[in-house]
Amino acid sequence: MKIQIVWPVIDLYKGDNQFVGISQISALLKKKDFVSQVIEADFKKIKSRLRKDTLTILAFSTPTVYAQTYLELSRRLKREGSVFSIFGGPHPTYFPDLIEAEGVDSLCRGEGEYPMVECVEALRDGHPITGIPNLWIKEKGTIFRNPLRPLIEDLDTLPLPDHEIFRRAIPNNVWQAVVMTSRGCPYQCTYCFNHAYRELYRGKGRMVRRRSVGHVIQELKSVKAHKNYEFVRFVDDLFTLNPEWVEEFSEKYRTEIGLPFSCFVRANHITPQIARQLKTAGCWRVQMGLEAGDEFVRNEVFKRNMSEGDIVRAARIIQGAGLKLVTGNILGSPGVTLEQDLKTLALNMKIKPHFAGVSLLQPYPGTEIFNYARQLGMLDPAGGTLRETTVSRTSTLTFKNRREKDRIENLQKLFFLPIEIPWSFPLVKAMIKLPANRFFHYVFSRWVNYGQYFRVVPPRIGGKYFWKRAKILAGVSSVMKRAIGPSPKSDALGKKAGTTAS
Ligand code: B12
Ligand code: SF4
Repeated sequence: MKIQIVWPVIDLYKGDNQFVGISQISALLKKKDFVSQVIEADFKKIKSRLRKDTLTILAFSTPTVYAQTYLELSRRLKREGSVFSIFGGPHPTYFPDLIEAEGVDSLCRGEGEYPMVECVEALRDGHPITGIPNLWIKEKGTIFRNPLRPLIEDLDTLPLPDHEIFRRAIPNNVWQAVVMTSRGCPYQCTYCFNHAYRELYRGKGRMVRRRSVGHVIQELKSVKAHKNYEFVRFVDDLFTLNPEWVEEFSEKYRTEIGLPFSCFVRANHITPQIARQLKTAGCWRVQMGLEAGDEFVRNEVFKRNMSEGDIVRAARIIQGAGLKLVTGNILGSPGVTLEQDLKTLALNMKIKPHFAGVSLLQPYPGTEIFNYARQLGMLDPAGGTLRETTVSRTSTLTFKNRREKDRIENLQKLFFLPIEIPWSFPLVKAMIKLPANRFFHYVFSRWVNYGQYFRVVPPRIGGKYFWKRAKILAGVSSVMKRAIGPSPKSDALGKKAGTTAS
């Protein structure tokens, strides 16, 4: 059978939505002579690609926030022609009941490289697909729930990720290469997928795995050969987990690659030596989870397992080495008071990061904090907990009353102000008592935009791309509105949200 594989991606033109999962699977598909393409998640655009004599495989890489949009897109496209849908990524991994939803033919739990290739080969050859490990398949009303295969032990055995798939899709906007050198993290933070992943894969191999420095440098050389790339974004959960690896990498990266880069670090892993090595290698910014200023919230609610002293010390070392520090912060978590969230702001004011990222907690199925929110009765029974793009705007949790919710949401919007202008702290404390409003949201989104272009990338790159990307983004927002359609209410995503997490 003739087949074509397409990967619909929301906000493709933003340029930072280059998913390693897609480029990694695409590389293996290519090795088996299957060419796949990334395409904007737009009904009309994809519909125009459907062919009568060809089976179109819609491959969705699905974080929870996009699940509803992708479901809708799949349903509509399946009515238009010969389409087979496969959902992979975090959402189907932890919420496999998604298989019951209309529009889902199959889903992949966990690592997707080999399951995807086996599935595509079987579809092409007309062989059964119902027994492929990691896949759940819906065929003629019956659901086949296959077990997981072991984790990929040696990541160097995978082909180098296919960056070309994004270069072809967005040729004018690929300025940063998104690269992953490891998989897994040994920590247990309650809002993060890692503890759920460990549970899922128990007895199926080593969780934390890292590519060799040589393998990573080989990938980066192929990236650097294309003039478009001016920055490398390492998206490993914990880039600095292994000091020997960092030492070897830093030396080779400095001499053989040299592009400015960013990575994620954890406060308790930062030493002056590691910070120096990163800086010498060309690191421009590090992103570090601060998450909560209150000791109880940080270590009991989030299980971060770190003290305020660890955070302050790491911040001083990072800034002392001349690296830009970006903090990650979470507000509005279940059982957390406004006073506790204010301590998060106070700690940021103390360490003065270059930029403070701040989200409202959105609990995802499978995580400990999802269960905690359910216990406290804070999950929206209509399924709004999982709705889209809310992390930057409104909380998906239900609070005691509107006033409490408004204050938390306002605090997120004005969070940046006292970090930039410390004397505004009392003013901000007063302003958050106002009803949540569009003006605060506007100010916040301008600030995040400014940060994105001028604070979290070197100014030269930000300035060069600012207008171009702003124009592209303005165009994308209308496309997104069309693709998204009505907000989710009650279907396989919504109704079951409260019953799936273990
Ligand atoms: C990098 C990253 C981002 C980047 C994404 C773009 C980019 N440049 O890659 C940015 C910063 C933009 C981002 C944003 C967000 N992210 Co993020 N992100 C990550 C991170 C750290 C790495 C992703 C990655 O590359 N993984 C490596 C690849 C190899 O793994 P993978 O993507 O899971 O893919 C494998 C399998 O899942 C599967 N697979 C994936 N897709 C498909 C598709 C098919 C068809 C098949 C068969 C298989 C398959 O096969 C792949 C190879 O084995 C992960 C954590 C993690 N370690 O995975 C969080 C993570 C994915 N993000 C998360 C979240 C919550 C978000 C945001 C909602 C945050 C926010 N506050 O806005 C947004 C969502 C918007 C979006 N675009 O996804 C959550 C998702 C949880 C959930 N249930 O959805 C994660 C898991 C972290 C966490 N908190 O637990 N993110
Ligand atoms: S340290 Fe980061 S990646 Fe690791 S479990 Fe915690 S939040 Fe997740």
